[in-house]
Amino acid sequence: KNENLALPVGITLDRFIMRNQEAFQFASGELSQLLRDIALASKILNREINRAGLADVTGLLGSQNVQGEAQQKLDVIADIRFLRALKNGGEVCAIISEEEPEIILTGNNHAKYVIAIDPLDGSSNIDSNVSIGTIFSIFRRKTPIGSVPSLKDCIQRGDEQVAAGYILYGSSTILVYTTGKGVNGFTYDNSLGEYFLSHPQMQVNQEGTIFSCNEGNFYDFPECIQEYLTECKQKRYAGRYIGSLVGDFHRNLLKGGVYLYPPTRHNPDGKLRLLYECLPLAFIIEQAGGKASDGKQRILEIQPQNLHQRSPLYIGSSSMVEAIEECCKEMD
Ligand code: AHM
Ligand code: MG
Repeated sequence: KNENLALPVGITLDRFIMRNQEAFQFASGELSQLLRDIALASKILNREINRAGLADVTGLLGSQNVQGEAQQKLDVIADIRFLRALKNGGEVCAIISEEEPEIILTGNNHAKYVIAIDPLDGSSNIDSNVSIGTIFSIFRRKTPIGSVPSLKDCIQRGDEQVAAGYILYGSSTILVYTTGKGVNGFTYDNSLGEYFLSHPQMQVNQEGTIFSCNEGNFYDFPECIQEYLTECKQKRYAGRYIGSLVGDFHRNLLKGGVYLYPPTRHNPDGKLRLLYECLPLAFIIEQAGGKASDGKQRILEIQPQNLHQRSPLYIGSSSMVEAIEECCKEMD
């Protein structure tokens, strides 16, 4: 599936992107440049995150984002950093961000890509020094090049993604992405300011033994999910939950497991956003040999209706996601 077998571990992200461009002839190199713009913005944000405790940038800013949740200062900073890098980079005609209510038109009407971004996911964890992440998803625009982009460029099905990735600001910082030819991970070397290929051709185990969800909501989950979780416990699977999607997802990708955010009484469509969180991670997990479902259908086949819609998410090792779908079907 992955045609980069010849690439040695330890090459830089820039070189990797360049070699891929040569190998697959991304027509004009615009996608390569866009990926480099994202990597650069992530380095800047990584610096801000690392010194967050010192620079008085933690804590609440006092404003709320479009979903009515309190915005943290670093959320705002991350949003600004990524939007600026993406606008200046010139490779996207429109941006949608989890932090912004409407489409952002970049003015680059000749650019052929649009991007969806969650600039800083899991930000309620910042103050406690726990891992946080950036998630992104890239689509080819639908409207003609040169015209002003519209909503239909931004609400495409997940199976139309051209690329998707995340950056996990954890005990080390890692950038993981796919352009539909496998998944590769690059660890950041702070002292050199470079990402290096550390996790080539990532694959998730088909069977896993980790389940990750907010069990505090157990009695608000649908019965089928309660049943599945009970089975996990009967089998003595490990419960692991950071409450930071990128961190939970990344661990399960490496070790084999499933992440669940089911519907709850409070959030009947779950909590996670389809466009900024579910679609990009679904693309990545499928490229790594795993599955992503909303309980009824493949996440990548959902036709989004609006920018900030939510979806239940079950994602990870394929046999675990299948078992959840089976439970949901039986209980229907
Ligand atoms: P955010 O986008 O406001 O940061 O919320 C998303 C986060 C995910 O990172 C995490 O998996 C989930 O919310 C945790 O939710 P909960 O606190 O309900 O378990
Ligand atoms: Mg988020």
